[in-house]
Amino acid sequence: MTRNLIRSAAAALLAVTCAGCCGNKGTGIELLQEEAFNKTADGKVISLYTLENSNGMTVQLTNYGARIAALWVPSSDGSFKDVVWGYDSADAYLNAKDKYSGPVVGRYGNRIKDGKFTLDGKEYQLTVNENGNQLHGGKGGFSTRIWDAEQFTDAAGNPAVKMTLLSKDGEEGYPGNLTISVTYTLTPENEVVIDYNATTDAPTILNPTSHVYYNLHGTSAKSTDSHLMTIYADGYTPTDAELIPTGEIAPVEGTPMDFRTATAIGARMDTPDFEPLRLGKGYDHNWVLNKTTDGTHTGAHIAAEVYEPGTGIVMKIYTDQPGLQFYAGQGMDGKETGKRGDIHNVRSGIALETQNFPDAPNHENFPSSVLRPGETYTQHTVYAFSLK
Ligand code: FUC
Repeated sequence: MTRNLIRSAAAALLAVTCAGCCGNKGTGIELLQEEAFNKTADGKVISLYTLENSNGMTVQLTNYGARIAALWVPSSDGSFKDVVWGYDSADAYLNAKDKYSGPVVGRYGNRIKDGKFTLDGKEYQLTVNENGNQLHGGKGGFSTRIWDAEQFTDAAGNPAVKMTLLSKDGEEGYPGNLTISVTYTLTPENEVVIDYNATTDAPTILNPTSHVYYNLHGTSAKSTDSHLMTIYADGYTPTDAELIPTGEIAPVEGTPMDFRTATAIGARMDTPDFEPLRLGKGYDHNWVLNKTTDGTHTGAHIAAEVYEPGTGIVMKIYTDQPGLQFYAGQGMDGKETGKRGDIHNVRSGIALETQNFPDAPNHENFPSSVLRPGETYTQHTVYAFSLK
């Protein structure tokens, strides 16, 4: 009797402990803990925001870099998998060498040659942070900033977080005071919807994108080379050795860049005699999207579909943007360790960034990235999850 009492008390204690600290909801989900994210830096408060839909799909975000920190989606074995790289505390994010796990990058996502561009006859010199070029908005770009954040329920009843940032005139060399907001919404259809909105008080350039490393195995212990990927693009933008576009739009036809039918990411990445892959040390290029729709998602075309046979997880990307940067994570060296001890190994996280083309301000044949006072920049991108 007494022994039974002790046993049930112990079981109850374990249940309470688990709900309180492991956050395991019986689905394999291990939530990041809010306390680990409460931190003040640069006079601003960093926090963690948790969105959950009726299917149990759960997204955790932090306003440090307006980033996705965890994304638990259903897998075919009935459990949930966290399909994004991240860290388990604000300190870990602040100290990480890699600033590009999950954030919004900008003002200009990807590279601008020599950090220079000319607008209305005036040349601007941006800060440079990679080979004398600017990458992802510079060292102090959007991904390193603490955004204002507001969690709310939208008109359709969906959980959402709106992050807002004022990027001041002259910041990282960009003209104009730019106000940008990024709203993340989780829908009952298991979609993460990302809506961008920005205005400026002086002409400027803008190309923000979401830079998340996805691994549909749910662990970086397994390579993303096995993911089967489709990119809905007939062309891509070849680059020089510093990954700056030459200005050409080349056909994918007959090359390892052709992902128009589902192909394993690793199948052709090491093709030795194909120069673009030699220069990128693998896939790190911008695809020129065909803008074809699959009959869903008004106002957005289908950019890509990724499927991992091992977990059954499918991720489809819809966007209104002209380009998609696909980076296969070949620059990772296993020296960084993220959530749950996940080691950030080579080719174990892929970035699929909806965007304008890299270095577009320096190529007249690329879409314009200019934003003027009185105009509003918008971007609508959807990451949709399902099972096969
Ligand atoms: C992608 C790539 C880059 C870089 C960065 C972190 O956008 O184009 O090469 O490594 O992410």
